[in-house]
Amino acid sequence: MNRAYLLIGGNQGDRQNYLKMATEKIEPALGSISGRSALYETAPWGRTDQPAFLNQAIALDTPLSAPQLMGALLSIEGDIGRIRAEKFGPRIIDIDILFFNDEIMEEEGLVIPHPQFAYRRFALEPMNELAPGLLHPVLHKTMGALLEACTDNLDVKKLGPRI
Ligand code: PH2
Ligand code: MG
Ligand code: MG
Repeated sequence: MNRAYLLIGGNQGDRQNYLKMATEKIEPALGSISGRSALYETAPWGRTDQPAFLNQAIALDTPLSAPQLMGALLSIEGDIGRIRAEKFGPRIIDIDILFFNDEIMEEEGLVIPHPQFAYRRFALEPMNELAPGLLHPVLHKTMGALLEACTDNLDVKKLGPRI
């Protein structure tokens, strides 16, 4: 069994419902969700002229390999109705693999750990809630240490309860 950490997010339409649809399509089809952070309302990173996102981190125990998981997540995004437009632009749902065991890989369309993770407070805060002691396999620092060192100051607000 593999342990993947995913970050789900979206900033269009009924954001909470799209996150819920995503988790319901992930479990049980792709494995079991063994942990989930609260929902976070987060200022848009990368392109600021768009609505705020809702983000949530989840831990997924899955028999799939990382490339298989990525393929399955892309088809879930498609089922939910995501249409890919511009980079960093508005979207109803985005499901990214942040970590996959302690594997390091760089393939066409799949880089693990997620290359911008440490620069994004919207990803660090929910991961620090879910797994504060988890070690980043490239940077060799815990989620807590990475969050402390993070210079991204965009707003990240914890909402409750979990979905
Ligand atoms: N995703 C992006 C670009 N910017 N900003 C926030 N707050 N949350 C996201 O999930 C996000 C983003 C590209 O995937
Ligand atoms: Mg993304
Ligand atoms: Mg993505």
